[in-house]
Amino acid sequence: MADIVIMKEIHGRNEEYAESNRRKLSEDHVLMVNIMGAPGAGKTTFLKALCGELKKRGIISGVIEGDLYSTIDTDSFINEGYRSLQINTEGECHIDANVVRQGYDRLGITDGVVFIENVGNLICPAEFDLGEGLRIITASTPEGDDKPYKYVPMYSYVDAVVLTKCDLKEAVGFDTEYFTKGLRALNDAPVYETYVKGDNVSGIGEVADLIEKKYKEI
Ligand SMILES: Nc1nc2c(ncn2[C@@H]2O[C@H](COP(=O)(O)OP(=O)(O)O)[C@@H](O)[C@H]2O)c(=O)[nH]1
Ligand SMILES: [Mg+2]
Repeated sequence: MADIVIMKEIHGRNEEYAESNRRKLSEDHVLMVNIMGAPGAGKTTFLKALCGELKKRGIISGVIEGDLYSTIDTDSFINEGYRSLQINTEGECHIDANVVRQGYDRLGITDGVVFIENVGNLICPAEFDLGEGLRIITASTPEGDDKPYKYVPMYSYVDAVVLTKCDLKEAVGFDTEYFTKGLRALNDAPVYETYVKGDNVSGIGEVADLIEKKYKEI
């Protein structure tokens, strides 16, 4: 059964908790990766493929899931043999550094990568430093190619952009050049084009290269 932490927000002290998380992650030799994106962007699907690729490379990973309610995503990671823990915000649109620390301490991973699947939202998560070492947004092609122009704080905040559902690019008329132009006005973050359709997977190895590189640097 999934372990659940219920978030009780402590206002105004997020930066202190984020700093404390950074120290703890460094001591534990853990790379924490904050995965953000809209509901249904493909965060869980992408993360499963990525954790599978990291496992093949001998890198241990675990997942902290942030959702308003339910343990659906956590259960699906546990069923695949990963360490995973649920944070339920019971209505809040983001998770904060304090609750991430509670989840992290209970997850019990050292010498590895801990992914945070943040609450599906393109606004609030960009306001809460979690103490993470890498910030990724998953942007799915069906959401449209104009999102960097509209969600400026989020697209300014991230270190890398994972374009998901690229198998649907043509069907939905996604213009990568237009998307990238909007992103470049804010940020020089690399863009990874990916899709996951059952066993047919593309672009995940390149994202795993980035994670592996960052992990080796800590
Ligand atoms: N065609 C296609 N569908 C995808 C892809 N990745 C995810 N999906 C589908 O998109 C839906 C939402 O995916 P999910 O991973 O749950 O998104 P999350 O809410 O961001 O975690 C599911 O029906 C997935 O099967 C992809 O690369 N291509
Ligand atoms: Mg999900």
